[in-house]
Amino acid sequence: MRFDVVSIFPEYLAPLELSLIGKARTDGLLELAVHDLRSYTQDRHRTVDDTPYGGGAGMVMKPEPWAQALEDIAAAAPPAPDKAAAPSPGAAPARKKPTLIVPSPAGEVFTQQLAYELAGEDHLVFACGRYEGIDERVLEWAAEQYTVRSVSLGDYVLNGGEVAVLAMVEAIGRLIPGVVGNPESLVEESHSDGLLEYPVYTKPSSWRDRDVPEVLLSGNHGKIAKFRREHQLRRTAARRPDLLDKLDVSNFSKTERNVLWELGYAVVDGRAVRRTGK
Ligand code: 6GU
Repeated sequence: MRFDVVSIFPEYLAPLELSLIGKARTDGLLELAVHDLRSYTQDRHRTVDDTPYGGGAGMVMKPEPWAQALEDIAAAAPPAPDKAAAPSPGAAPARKKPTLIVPSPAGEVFTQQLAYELAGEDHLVFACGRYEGIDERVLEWAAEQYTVRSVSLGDYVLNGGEVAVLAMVEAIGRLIPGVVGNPESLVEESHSDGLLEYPVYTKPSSWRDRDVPEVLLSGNHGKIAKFRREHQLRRTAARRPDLLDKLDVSNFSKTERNVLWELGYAVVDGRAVRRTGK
């Protein structure tokens, strides 16, 4: 898998040389290049922004350097064959477009589901905007060479796309086979099954008058699994009821349904619905 990141602050992406993602790069599991947008400018001042048409505060990123950068990056990476498209016999194999991700608080929300989807791509290009954003025509024009997606981390505003790219590359990169040493860690983490992760404990079993829940010391794997499941549900109901509302609970066991009931939910048509008065 290949990642390209374009930014006017390439140094901002330096942490991608560290830890799991850095190791995956040196191990050849993923390729990642950071490009300075200013190196695609033509003028002496290396200008990347200008005032907005229609007036208003701030500056807008000019289209020309972005077009040059996105063109060069698409040309440099040989497009991967599209496994989904079946070319007619004798025809050149169909080519899959790389995906262009434009971090923006006005984008679709980045979720674990989207991370999984993007981890299945061969080539992701991230365009980090600063100021008030990138001239809208760039995103329209880029759609010829790229599948373009505006993506937001959540409902708050950052100064630019760089921090969002750090988060997205980490979330996507760790899903590439081999990047996370023990693939089991990906199975029981928060959001992998639409619920939050259960609480975890380590030694010592008693610390400052606080004991690790007895069941975790019992060695009874059935009871431990039940305890963890119950706490996943409790935690999700308390902290993220919006996740419970979206969950398909049609395959929930009697025990799981009982926990939901205790938490104030009934199961109706495969959904957890809040009981009135609770
Ligand atoms: Cl992806 N970009 C910016 N600039 N602000 C954000 C964001 C992204 N996600 C949340 N806030």
